[in-house]
Amino acid sequence: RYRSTASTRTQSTDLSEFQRLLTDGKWNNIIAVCGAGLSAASGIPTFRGAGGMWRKYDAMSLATPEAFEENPSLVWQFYHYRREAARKALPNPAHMALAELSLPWRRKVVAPNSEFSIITQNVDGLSVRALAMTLEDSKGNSNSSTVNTAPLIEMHGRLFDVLCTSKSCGYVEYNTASPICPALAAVEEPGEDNALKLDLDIPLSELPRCSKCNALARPGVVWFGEIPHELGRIDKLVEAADLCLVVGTSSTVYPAAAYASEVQDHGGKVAVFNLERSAGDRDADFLFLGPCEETLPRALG
Ligand code: BV8
Ligand code: ZN
Repeated sequence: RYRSTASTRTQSTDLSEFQRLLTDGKWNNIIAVCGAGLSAASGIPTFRGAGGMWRKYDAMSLATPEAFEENPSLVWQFYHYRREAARKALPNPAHMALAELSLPWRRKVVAPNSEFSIITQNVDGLSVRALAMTLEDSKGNSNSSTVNTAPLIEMHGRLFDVLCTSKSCGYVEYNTASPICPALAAVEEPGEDNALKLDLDIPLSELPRCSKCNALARPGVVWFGEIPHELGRIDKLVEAADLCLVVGTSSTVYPAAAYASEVQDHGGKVAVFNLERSAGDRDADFLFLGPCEETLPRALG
């Protein structure tokens, strides 16, 4: 799809203009497409950035069914490390700003008469925790059991979901145990440069097993080459969106990386929140460079 470089579109970097457009009730369906940069301030290293956890191991080499097939011990050490990082992490102000927008009464003030959905590529569960914390805080507004908060779709799965690899069983368990199995307790903390030191050779029998049939279990995340969750639901949200917030993602992994341009193709607007330039941000209608834990709360304030 050719997009003219001298596009007629002007690009704004004015957060208060953006905020005004929100409160003017200009948008009907807002989606937020989020990536690892959303959780950076929570201490979870991004995939590719400076603290990129995958420096020592190429992203594509570990998060694949082939890698798990070939070396489940190495892949489980990697996910154990990610589980531990996620368990210790806390949602940051960017997660909270998105969670607040998920509450109908907050959205009435911040972005009147709009619907909102969060589509996250992250598997750390921090957006879910942020929503729970926000609901807890706002107990006064209504009893949280009846609040229909905005959809939150974890399209690449969840670190704390554990799946059975046996086709005849397919049991899925939400498991936050630390460590998930005794053998993984020996996984070293990453070195000072955050490079992963993964070299235990854990026998299959000591890796996480399905608690129903004892077959080998795997992390409940979507690997490269596997199909992301809820694509049909996401496509409908993207089609209906007239504003797409792109938060903390290099926009390099598909199909998530295509959503912003799909919104623009049907006349919607795109606002990118990123620490640095990222793929496709040249075409964004709004570009807010800086830490999203600062820019997003101001934009959605
Ligand atoms: C699929 C779970 C078929 C696992 C993940 C060639 C062309 C197009 C596509 C492909 C292709 N070759 C292969 C494909 C398909 C492939 C793909 O896109 N590959 C890429 C690499 C080319 N995609 C797939 O395989 C997907 N499946 O295509 O199935 C299909 C599809 C549809 C219909 C039918 C069939 C499955 C992809 C899912 C892979 N699993 N995660 C795990 O986490 O271990 S992806 C994983 O990496 C993350 O979930 C995330 O999505 C991605 C990393 O991206 P980011 O989140 O953007 O993180 P990154 O570090 O790259 O960037 C961080 C950003 O934050 C930076 O921009 C940085 O500046 C910014 N930042 C940092 N700090 C801050 C900040 N911003 C703001 N504030 C800060 N403080
Ligand atoms: Zn099983």
